[in-house]
Amino acid sequence: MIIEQAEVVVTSPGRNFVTLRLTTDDGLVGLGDATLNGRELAVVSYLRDHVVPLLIGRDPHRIEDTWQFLYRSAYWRRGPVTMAAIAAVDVALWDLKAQAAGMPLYQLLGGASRTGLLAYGHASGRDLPELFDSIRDHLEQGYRAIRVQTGVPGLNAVYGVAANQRADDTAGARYDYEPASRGAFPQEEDWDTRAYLRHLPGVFEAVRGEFGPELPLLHDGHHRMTPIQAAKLGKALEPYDLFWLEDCTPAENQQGLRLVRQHTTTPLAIGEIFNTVYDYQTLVTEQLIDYVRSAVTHTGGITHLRKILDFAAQYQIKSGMHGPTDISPVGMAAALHLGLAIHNFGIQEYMKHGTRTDEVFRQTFTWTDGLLHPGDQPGLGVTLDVDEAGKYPYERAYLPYNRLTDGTVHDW
Ligand code: EZ4
Ligand code: CO
Repeated sequence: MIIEQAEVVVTSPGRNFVTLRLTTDDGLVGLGDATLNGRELAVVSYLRDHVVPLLIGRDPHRIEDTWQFLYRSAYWRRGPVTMAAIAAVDVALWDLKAQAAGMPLYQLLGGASRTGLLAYGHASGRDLPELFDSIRDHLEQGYRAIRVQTGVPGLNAVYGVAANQRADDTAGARYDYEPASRGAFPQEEDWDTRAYLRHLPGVFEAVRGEFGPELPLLHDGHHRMTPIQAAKLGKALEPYDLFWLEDCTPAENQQGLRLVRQHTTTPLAIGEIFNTVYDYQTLVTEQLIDYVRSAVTHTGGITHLRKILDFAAQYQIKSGMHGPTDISPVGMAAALHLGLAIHNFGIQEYMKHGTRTDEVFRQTFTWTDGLLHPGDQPGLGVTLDVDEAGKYPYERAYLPYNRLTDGTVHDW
């Protein structure tokens, strides 16, 4: 078997997605997700201009060798653009291998280690009544774990609070939350860490009061605190027994997590913007986190993320793979196969895609009683309807950015 054709498909059925589509001389089609929210076309160029020409004629079975070849032969390593491009190739090759074997991909990764994957959804509200409604709605949808994000008095737009109608769904349906906005310039949001720190513990106290002690609750700090502020928040949230506090600091300063860890037993999750195992070395070996947030799509694919998760497993650290709407259905399917197979699965983030996205990407995963399963079709179990994809050309979109009340640019 050889790779005969490699195409990069850009489509925007409600938001932008980048997909690598490999076709073999046997007529098999393998898919890989290369979507990098707000910087999509950089990955398109990396693939089209520099990687696609290297793939034609290659043996698609040589996954590890292709991974090492793309990583090492570029000379310039790591970074989100490179690692998203390599991820797309890697996942498309795993898809092809599993189809050639006539097996769902998780079988090639060692087989199922569980019956389904615990998933969490995103509840949010500007105030408590809105937040409670959103939590109830998620419970009715079957979610067994819920991320809680809330407005902060005095701030206009806060990360994670649903502000829009879902662009591509039935009128009136609530938009789960897509932070990127279409247009020529990123939207500006405002931020005040002290106001947030004063407000958040009371919100979790109210949520526990209303929904009881059992429901697993998560929260995303979205990189906005210093280590000492994160330590203070983790400590203040201890009575409310969080499943995790995510991205409490911009964690490229891995040593900063030592300070957080000294002060709190609130479990910590980090890594959605990381792209290699090297971003985790201190965090893992010193057991400074509890969950690895990396997505297959942004971390060099199944081949590299599996290595990160095996490394983490030796320190009792589990997976908590990133699964926002900017991970395409192809990237989600890859996450589900990997999550089903590994021993140290923790939880999977699951925001539903819109109906138009589901028409472009036909999927076979299931969602039953709060548990996801990738399904038993050979390969990833996702097909791309190229005609349907062609109806939705790329539209420029940016993630927002933050300014403090005095105008200083802050981490978003
Ligand atoms: O802001 O994926 O935990 N989830 C997140 C996401 C990220 C977006 C950025 O593209 O932090 O909502
Ligand atoms: Co996050």
